[in-house]
Amino acid sequence: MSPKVKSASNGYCRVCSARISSFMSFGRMPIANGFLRPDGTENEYFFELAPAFCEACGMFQLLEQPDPQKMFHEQYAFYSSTSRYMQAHFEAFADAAINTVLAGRDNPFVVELGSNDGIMLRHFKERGVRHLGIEPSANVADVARTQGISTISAFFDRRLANEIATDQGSADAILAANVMCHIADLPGVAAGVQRLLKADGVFVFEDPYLGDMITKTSYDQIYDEHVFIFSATSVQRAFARFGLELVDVMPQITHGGSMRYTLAPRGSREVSKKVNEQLAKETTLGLDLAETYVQFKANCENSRAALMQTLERLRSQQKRVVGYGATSKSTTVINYCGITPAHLEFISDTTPIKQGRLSPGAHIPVKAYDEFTKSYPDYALLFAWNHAAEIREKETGFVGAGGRWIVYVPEVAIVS
Ligand code: JHZ
Ligand code: ZN
Repeated sequence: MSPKVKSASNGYCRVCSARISSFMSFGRMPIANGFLRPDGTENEYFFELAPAFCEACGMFQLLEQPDPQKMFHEQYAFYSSTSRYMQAHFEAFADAAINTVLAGRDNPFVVELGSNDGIMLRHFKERGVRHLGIEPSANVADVARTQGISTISAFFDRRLANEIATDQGSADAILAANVMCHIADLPGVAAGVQRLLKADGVFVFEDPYLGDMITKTSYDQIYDEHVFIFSATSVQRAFARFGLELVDVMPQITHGGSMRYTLAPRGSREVSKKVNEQLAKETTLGLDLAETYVQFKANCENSRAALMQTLERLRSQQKRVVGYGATSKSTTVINYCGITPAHLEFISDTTPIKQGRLSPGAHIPVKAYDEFTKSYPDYALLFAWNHAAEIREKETGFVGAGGRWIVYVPEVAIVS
């Protein structure tokens, strides 16, 4: 990403330059992964988290995004490999690429944008496939490098694409998972992909899906890093001007509902009929209509009211309530709803870098997982709801001890 790109859209669509305005505001928000040292709460950075929908090109986006260097750096708090299910997911993603697009190719080359701790690239490395990860957050990139996964710490743009193509050749496949939606300069990245990809190569990426977010009111997908929430419609249009055609779509259950998009140089591959089917579904869902987002705003407000009513009631009953998973998503929920340390004793998280820190904005202590198991609370607010299957499988002890989950997607409820 070019550091020259303005973090604010200045009221123009980041993709097609049409005029846009926000349909709601979540208020002043901190950096979602900006966990603080207890003695470092002064000068916390805040920005206005306000989404907009571009009626001209269908792109759902943030009006303002903090500078990339404020979010992705040598203290980045999210390590992809913290979930066992996600490890299996990325092994399958790698297998699918190896068995389809790379099959039969001579010495293929795979590039992953935003490769984090190497959760996916390690499978290419293990099979001896030539690969390169591009990961601006140096601490997570170091984890990958120590496992022998070739990784450079940089923001991807056309200049870097050109350098890679010159030094290592063009890519047979460019992959990205939960990365494309983070990059404000989407045109810059698309131009880079166009430069780096072979004429018969594919660009495959997946991100949280707008359709799921709207139908489940999972507004917590909206935070600083997610400058876009994509749909098949917006992806098809955004990449078309860079000669990249949407040739396939594949829904994923990860991160509460995602979509995997396959793009290829125009005319180089057959377009799956699933593309048109998905576009039609999006029209039926009303994803192209401004009124859908007016309704979404009302749904967010209702969700907030119901969650706070539940938390206030439990507080008045002096129940012990903790958060489960100090997710990026929780930063939006906590600060938008007004959850404080009076509602949540602490948030349990297995990531060492988050432990002993305070949550962004509301400053709720984040503690090691042992603190949760040592003395189970009465209720756990499931911030990592996208990992519910994995977590509920392992937390039978908590439920057996009478513990209850508070969930808020798709609706606020108490479940066991
Ligand atoms: P999780 C991140 O979002 C950030 P987050 C990023 N912007 C993005 O797009 C997605 O990932 C891909 C902990 N945990 O995966 C680990 C437990 O404590 O929902 C993590 O801190 N116990 C790149 O942060 C957090 O919860 C467990 O059993 O919303 C989960 O974060 C498990 C499974 C996780 O992503
Ligand atoms: Zn637009």
